[in-house]
Amino acid sequence: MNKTTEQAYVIGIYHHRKTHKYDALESFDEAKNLTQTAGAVLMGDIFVEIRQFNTATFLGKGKVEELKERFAIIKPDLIIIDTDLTPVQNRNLEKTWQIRVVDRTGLILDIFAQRARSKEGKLQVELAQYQYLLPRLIGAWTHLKKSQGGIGFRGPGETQLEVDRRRARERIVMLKKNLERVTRAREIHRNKRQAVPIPTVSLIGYTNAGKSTLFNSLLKAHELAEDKLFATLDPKTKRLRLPSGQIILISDTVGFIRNLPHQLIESFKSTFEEVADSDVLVHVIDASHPDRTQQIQTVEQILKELGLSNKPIIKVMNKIDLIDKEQEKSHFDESKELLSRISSLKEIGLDDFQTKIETTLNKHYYNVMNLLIPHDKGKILNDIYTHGSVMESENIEEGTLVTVNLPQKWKNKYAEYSTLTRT
Ligand SMILES: Nc1nc2c(ncn2[C@@H]2O[C@H](COP(=O)(O)OP(=O)(O)OP(=O)(O)O)[C@@H](O)[C@H]2O)c(=O)[nH]1
Ligand SMILES: [Mg+2]
Repeated sequence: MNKTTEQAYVIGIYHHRKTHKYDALESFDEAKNLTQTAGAVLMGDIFVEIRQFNTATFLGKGKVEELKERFAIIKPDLIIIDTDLTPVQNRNLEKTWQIRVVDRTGLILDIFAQRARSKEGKLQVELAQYQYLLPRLIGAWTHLKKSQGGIGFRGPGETQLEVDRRRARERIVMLKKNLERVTRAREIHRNKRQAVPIPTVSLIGYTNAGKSTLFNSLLKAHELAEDKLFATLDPKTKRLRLPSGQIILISDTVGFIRNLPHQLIESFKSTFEEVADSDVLVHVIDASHPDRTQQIQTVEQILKELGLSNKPIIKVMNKIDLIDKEQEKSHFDESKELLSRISSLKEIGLDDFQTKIETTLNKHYYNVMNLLIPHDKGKILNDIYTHGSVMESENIEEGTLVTVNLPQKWKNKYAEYSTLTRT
């Protein structure tokens, strides 16, 4: 860790042909939040309207000069710019201003690097950081005075002054290999889990929406819940008994954010695969956030990119303790879908929400089957009783007739015993 807190200056970007001003301002606000989450102090900020891109410096010449004068006076330790820069632009800005410049991806990667806890999470973040750094290693930072630590320099960044491109590439290869090994171990684990058909439910949503708090309240576990962006990086899966007695597996996952760096999507693939394997997704929404509509869209967009938008999704409005009845009502009118309203913190509406999980599972996960199990297949009958819910059974000459609610995934497994009509 660096000893003194870094003083950051944040530049918001608005390009009228690319975004709405409102979105740009929201993103700017978020960048300031992210800067603080990364551990820096906000010493100043500016919202810049771009008319024409300058390929060399992103910002126009006049703006670069104007800011140079300002920075010379207020002397920030680093500049955060709320856009993605090309490596060349990044370097040119640093050269002119003689200050470290971190773009949006660099900033998010830094936060991820600080937050990763599990072995897999750490590998995933390091891989993403190296992939981000590699094209930026040309000319290797000689244009900046050597500075220690701080945003963009944590994780592999700390050694990047010494690392050349070749070594970075070698490291990437090695990280990928290690990650593959960890991922395989996880897969084995997952396969084992799937052999026993317990439905899995993943809590997903925008960062800071309250996923971990909900997870905690449901489990009364001691999960990390912090008012910081990206408090959770590693997915956590636990068993949960719903009020009806049904057991499910529930996972807490990493938060989504607009413009999630593609390097992260790439290296967090196995985490997202875990989500992809879930039977039901719970989209946790911060009902009190002024920007919730945009956040919902971002989450839905990412789900689409991950090919997950066909999954059964339960939307929950969280933090309803922070909004008044009028607002609550208008949120509901806004969204035509059926939503659960909850407060994870105050534990309001959780029973109702869990019932919604059950209803959704009954609709999408289970499947009523009529089976005839021959008398000599006692083990199969036993499995069916263990993993399904048997609604009716009757012994006849050929075997046992059962009407059972079974996980859909098991439909094929028992297809040969299926009878369409009961006699
Ligand atoms: N008032 C109120 N605050 C809540 C509620 N749920 C969560 N919070 C607060 O919101 C903040 C974020 O909660 P987390 O549970 O860490 O959010 P998360 O979605 O897991 O965030 P990431 O893991 O960073 O993506 C914490 O300060 C929580 O105490 C709620 O129902 N009401
Ligand atoms: Mg969390």
